[in-house]
Amino acid sequence: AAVKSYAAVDLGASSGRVMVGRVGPDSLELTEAHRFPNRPVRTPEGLRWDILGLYGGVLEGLRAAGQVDSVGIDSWAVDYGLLDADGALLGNPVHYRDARTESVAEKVWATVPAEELYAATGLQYAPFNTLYQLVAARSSAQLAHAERLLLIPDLLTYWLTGEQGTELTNASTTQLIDPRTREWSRDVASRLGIDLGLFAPLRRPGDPAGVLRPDVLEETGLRGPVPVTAVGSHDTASAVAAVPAGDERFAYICTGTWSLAGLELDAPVLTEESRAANFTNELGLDGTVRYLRNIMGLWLLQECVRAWGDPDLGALLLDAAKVPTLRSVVDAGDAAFLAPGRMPDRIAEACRASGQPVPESPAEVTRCILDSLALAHRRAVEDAQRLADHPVDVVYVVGGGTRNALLCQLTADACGLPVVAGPTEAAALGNVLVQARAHGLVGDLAGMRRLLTRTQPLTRYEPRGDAERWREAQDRLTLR
Ligand code: ADP
Ligand code: LRH
Repeated sequence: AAVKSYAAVDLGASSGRVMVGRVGPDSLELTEAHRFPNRPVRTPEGLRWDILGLYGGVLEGLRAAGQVDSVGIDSWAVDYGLLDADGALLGNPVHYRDARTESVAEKVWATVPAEELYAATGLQYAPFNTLYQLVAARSSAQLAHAERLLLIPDLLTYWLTGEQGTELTNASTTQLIDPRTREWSRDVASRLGIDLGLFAPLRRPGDPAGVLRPDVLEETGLRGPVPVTAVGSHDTASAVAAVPAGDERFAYICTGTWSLAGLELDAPVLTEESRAANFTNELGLDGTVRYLRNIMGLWLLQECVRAWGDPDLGALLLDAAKVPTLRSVVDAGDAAFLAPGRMPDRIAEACRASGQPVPESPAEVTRCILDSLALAHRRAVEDAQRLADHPVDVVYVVGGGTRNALLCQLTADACGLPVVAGPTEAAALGNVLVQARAHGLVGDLAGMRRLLTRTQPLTRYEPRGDAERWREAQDRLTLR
C-alpha cells in the first residue's frame, strides 16, 4: 500500500527541527532531516527571536527532507510578527520572555477585570499572552504601522506560500478567543482597543494553507506543487494530539522548555476556582480543550547549564541521580523564573528564602530542579483532576523530557501513578498525523493514537511508594 511522506517543521524555544514522517495504513516512521539551535538575541530594544535564522533553518531542513507530499508547521505559542501594508515584516518578533509586559496586567484588569477575562477566554494569566503583549505595544510605532499580525507558524507559512491565515489552536493562546464558541472574543478585544482586523481569517488543523512558492522550490530543490497543510500549529496542541493514549483515563505532561501538565477535555472549565489555580483552556484538535497548567519546565535546567558553560548533560544527570531525593525544592510554577539569567543563583536564593538547604554543586542544583519539576507535575495533575472532576489512572509524558529517565521516574513517584513516556518528538508526530489525516491516510484522533501506540517505542515507569514525602515537600512551599 502507498506510503506518503510529510515534512513537520517543529520550532521549540530551544531548537527547531524539520522531521520527515512516512505514513502508511499501519506504519509510521519519523526521521530527523535537520535540527538547528533557536537562540534568542538581546538587542538594544529587548529580547528578540532570530526569525530569519529560523526561516533559513526551515529552508535548509526542507532541502534535506527531500520530496514530500505536504509540509506542516508548528511552533511555540503567543508570539507574532507584524506586517506593513506591503506585507513586509516590521522588525524582529519580540520574545515572550522580554520584559515589556511586566506591568501591563494591572492596566488590562482595570478595563476588563481578571475574573471577567477568564470567564470570556479561559486563559491562565501569563504576562506573555498575546493580549498583554499587544496592550504593552499599544503606543509603539510598529503597531501603528501594522496592517497584519501573524503568529509565528502562520508567519512562516506566509513566507513559504504567500497565503495568510490564523490557525485556531495557536490563536487560542492569544487570549482573544472564546473557548466555548471557538471564535474571536470581540467584546474583550474591543474593550481593550485591540483591532481584530489585524488577524487573518481563522483556519483549522487540516485546512489547506497554500503551496510552496517558486522561490522556495528553487531554494529547497523540491518539485512543485508541494502543499502546505495547517496542523495544530501550537506545538503543545500537536504534542497532545500525539499522546499515545487508548481508552484509559489519562493526564499528560508535555516536557520540553516548558512542562505543560493537564487533561484533554470536551469543554472548558471556566470556574473561579480554576482561574485562581491558574489553569488554562487552550483549544486542541477536533473540539477538544487542553486544560493545563504551565510549569517552568526544563528551562530551569537549560539556563543553569548555560551558566555553567555547557557541561555534558548525560554526566550531569547521572550525578544528580546520586543526590538524595527532596533535599530542597522550589516552586517550578513561579513566574519569577521566567526571565533569562543567573538561574543557579536564583534557585539558591529561593531555597534559602524557604529555609531549606542551599544546593551548591551543579549536581545538587540539577537534582533540586528535577525534584521541583516532579513536584509541580504532581500538583498540576492533582489539581486538574479535582477542578475538572476528571480522575485519571495514568500519566503520559511526551517531549524532550522523556529522554530524562530520572525526571520520568520522579514524576511517577510524585504523582503516585504509572508514567508512560514517549514519544520524544511528539509535536512533530502530531504535526505529521494531522497532515496525513487531511490527505485521507489516518482516521480520527483515536485512530491517530492507536497508530502511535503500535509504532512508537514507549517506556513505563511505576511509582515507587512514599507519596507522603512528596506531600511534605509540597507543604514546604505552601505553608510558609
Ligand atoms: P523545546 O521543543 O521546548 O525546544 P524539547 O522538547 O526539544 O524542547 O526538549 C528539550 C529538553 O530536552 C532539553 O532542555 C533537555 O533538558 C532535554 N534533553 C534533550 N536531550 C536530552 C538527553 N540526551 N538527555 C536528557 N535530557 C535531554
Ligand atoms: C511550549 C509553548 C507553551 C506556551 C509557551 C509560550 O513550547 O508553546 O505551550 O505556553 O510555549
